[in-house]
This record gives sequence, C-alpha cells and structure tokens, in this order.
Amino acid sequence: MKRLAEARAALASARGVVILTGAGVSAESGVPTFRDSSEGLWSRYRPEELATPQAFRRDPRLVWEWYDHRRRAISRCEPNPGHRAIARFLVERPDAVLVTQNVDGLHHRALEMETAMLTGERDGSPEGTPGMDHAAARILTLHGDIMRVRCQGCSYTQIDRSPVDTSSADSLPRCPECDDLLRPAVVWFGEMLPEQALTRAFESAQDAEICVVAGTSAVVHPAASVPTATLSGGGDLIEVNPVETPLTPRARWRFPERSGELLPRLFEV
Ligand code: BV8
Ligand code: ZN
Repeated sequence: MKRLAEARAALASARGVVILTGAGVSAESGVPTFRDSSEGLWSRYRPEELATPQAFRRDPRLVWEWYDHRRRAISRCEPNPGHRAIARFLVERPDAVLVTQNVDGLHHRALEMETAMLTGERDGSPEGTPGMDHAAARILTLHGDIMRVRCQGCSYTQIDRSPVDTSSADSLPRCPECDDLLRPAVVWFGEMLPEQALTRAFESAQDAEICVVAGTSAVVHPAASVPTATLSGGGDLIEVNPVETPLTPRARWRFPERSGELLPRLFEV
C-alpha cells in the first residue's frame, strides 16, 4: 500500500528513530493487555487500583496473587513477529532506540533470538553485526520487569521466575538480607520511573526524526509523552494500533493493523 511505502522510505532516510511500545505489541504473544489483564478474576478491580504502593501496603497477598497470575501467563508466551521485527531493526540500525512500557521481557528475548539467528547465519563467527552487541543497551525499559523482585526495605533485587505462594500473608516472599517483604520490581502508579532510562528516552525522542508508536493506548504518563518530544523536535509519528489513541491526530502515518502483522512489513530492511 502506498502509505506503507512512504513510511518505509521515511524510516530508511531518517536520522534517528525511536520506537515506543505498549502492551498491544505483546497481545499477539498471548499476554493480556494492561486494561484486559483485569479480565475474569480481576474484573472486580481496576489495574490502576492494584498496581499501586497503597494496594500493596493494604493487601500484599492480593497484589502478589495478581502478579503471580500474570507472571505464570507471561512465562508461557513467546516473542511474536512484531517483537522480532523490532529486534532486527535495532540490530540493523545503530541509530534506533526502543522505549518500552512493557514489563514482560519479550523485547529482550526477541533480541536474543535475532542475535542467535544472525550469528548463526555467520556460522557462529564471533563478530556479530556492528549493531548487535550494543542493541540491548538501546532498549529502554520504563516500567520495570515483572520477573524481577526487589525488597521494599533494602537494595536487594533479583530475577526470580518461580511461582509465588500466595496462600497466606505469611507465605509471601521475604528478603534474604533483611527479611522485609519482597515486591514485584515494576513501577506502580504514583511511583517515579527509572531516572536514567526516562532521560535517555526523552533525549533520543527529541533527536529522532521519526517515532514509531505501537500497541499503546497512550494514556499513561510520562511514557505517553515520549512521542510528543519527537514532534516538538520537528519529527514525524508513525502509529500502529487497531484503535485510535490521543496520538492518532498527530500521526503522519497511521496503520490500524495489528503490530505482529504490520511491523515486519514496516521494518523489513
Ligand atoms: C508518575 C507497570 C509521578 C505495572 C505500569 C493525569 C494526567 C497525566 C498523568 C497522570 C494523571 N493522573 C495520574 C497520573 C500519573 C500516572 C498516569 O499516567 N495515570 C494514567 C492512568 C492517567 N502515571 C504514573 O503514576 C507514573 N508515575 O507519574 O509518577 C511522580 C512524580 C513525582 C514523584 C513521584 C511520582 C507511573 C506509571 C507507570 C505505571 N505502571 N506498568 C504493571 O504492569 O503491573 S503502566 C501499565 O500501563 C503498563 O506498563 C502498560 O504498558 C501501560 C500503558 O498501557 P498500554 O501499554 O498502553 O496498554 P493498554 O492495555 O492500555 O493498551 C493496549 C493498546 O494496544 C490499546 O490501545 C490497544 O488498542 C492496542 N492493541 C491491542 N492489540 C494490539 C494493539 N496494538 C497493536 N497490535 C495489536 N495486536
Ligand atoms: Zn531487604
């Protein structure tokens, strides 16, 4: 389609590309999006009520039950073609930066798969594509990692994929250093985003000529403001989302398609 050819040409000639992703990019991997992860069992709570420090203080068992449910679901999911296309673009384009709101780790797993494939294509020769080694450093994770836990009392933190025993408040995971409660190492509503990642996200967006926004309702801030930094720097937006969002009116190209279908066609180098 003509608009896709135009958007692809703009990406090819752009100096600096930032990609912002949200839960919609993981939907085709079977990860419930943030709004609909409040389906079924969770329909009586809004995520904004569970993903808060107040909710954890009030009822840590309930909050851990919700996260344990999501962690188990995510551990059964694989990166989809949308994740793979973004990962390959990051490797091929050292001027590309990925900013993600997702906490499922699927972008990193997609990059590992692409890197293994590209290295394999070079029959495992040590040097990869120039962009390969530092591509992971160009993935900025704004809202944390659902498979990581951290202590609410000290600096202890650890990747821990094991199921959580939420049968009682006493069975919840505790810190091996100070015995305080452990919590999911994600950013809750009302909490600050990681300073360095957020600063780099806005700086990259300001300098970018194009920001691709995929799979986000663009209502959670400050992440949703990243694309506007590209606009105020004179750049353009490409939006990929079956549903309109507050950014839609400002997108120069908009593709109401699913990201798993459209991104491989948009990014194929
Ligand atoms: C902070 C981790 C301040 C936890 C998450 C009023 C105005 C502006 C801001 C605020 C306000 N009131 C309050 C705030 C601040 C608040 C906020 O933005 N609230 C919103 C609800 C209004 N923000 C915060 O609290 C942030 N912190 O501001 O701190 C501060 C200042 C000083 C001192 C201290 C503090 C922290 C926000 C981070 C919250 N944590 N996640 C967890 O995951 O459990 S946010 C959560 O929402 C997820 O990370 C998720 O990614 C994110 C956004 O949702 P989306 O990713 O967009 O997912 P969603 O389901 O909404 O949409 C999916 C989209 O995909 C849809 O559009 C759908 O159409 C599309 N889609 C579906 N399938 C596909 C698809 N697209 C393509 N292909 C498909 N196949
Ligand atoms: Zn501790």
